[in-house]
Amino acid sequence: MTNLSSNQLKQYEDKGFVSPINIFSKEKAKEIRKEIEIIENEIPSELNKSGRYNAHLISPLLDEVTHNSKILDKVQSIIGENILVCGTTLFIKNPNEKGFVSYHQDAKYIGLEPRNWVTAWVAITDSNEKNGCMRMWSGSHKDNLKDHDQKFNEGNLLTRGQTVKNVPKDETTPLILKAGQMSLHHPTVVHGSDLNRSNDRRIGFVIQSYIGTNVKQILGKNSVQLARGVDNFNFHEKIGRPNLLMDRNDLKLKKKENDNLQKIFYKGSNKKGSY
Ligand SMILES: O=C(O)CCC(=O)C(=O)O
Repeated sequence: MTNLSSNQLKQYEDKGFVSPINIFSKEKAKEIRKEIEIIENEIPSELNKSGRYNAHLISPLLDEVTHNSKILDKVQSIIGENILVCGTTLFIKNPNEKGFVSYHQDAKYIGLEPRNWVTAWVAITDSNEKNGCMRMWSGSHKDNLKDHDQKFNEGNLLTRGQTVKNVPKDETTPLILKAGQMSLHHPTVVHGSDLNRSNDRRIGFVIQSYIGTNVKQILGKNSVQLARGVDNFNFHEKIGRPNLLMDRNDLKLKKKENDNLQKIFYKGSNKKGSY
């Protein structure tokens, strides 16, 4: 087992993230990109908008990443040995599109309590300042949850445009990753990302999130997969893993899960435009 080192754990505790961590080769990353692009070519709308959630349910290679033992070893250092996968998101920014992610805290809208969970951002392509890598407001995870406005700006990849005000953007840390590396981030660290100004796609596959078996979904229903250990709590329905690419039943399951997720994301939205 290769846990996080004590330095890496200290970085996570002090800053709210740890990065970069090597997971797989750039050749493997290329294979995964190819599988994502096969799905996009075969069913053009499948990974768009709300379809970008839970692609690991229809892609054996993304499933393999989600259950990768190197990733799970690191995650175990943070949330303990009993680990569930409660969802994944593909954050794809194409060149010449206006995609960005407003600064937000995941714990504000994701409904997972207690906060014994962590998010893994896995680089399928290189991710850097030119193509709009994630940026972290270091140490912001130590404060309470902040007010978020809902800004439905064109290009915002977040469903409700959740936005924290007064983020010191010049002081944020860019998480520069090579394809095959990952970062881990805390539920309350403020983070976001800018436009892709390169000539190629920026693809991040995000396990959002790995949760301890003691974590409940307080805004709705999440199905989960057992990734490691035992689940003595049984708070969530368990779902299977794909054997084939784009299997018909798996496509249906993904749609059902994503419909439930939309309900979670829109719950808690109030009329004042902040939540
Ligand atoms: O991929 C991005 O730019 C942002 C991803 C994000 O917000 C997250 O993983 O929580």
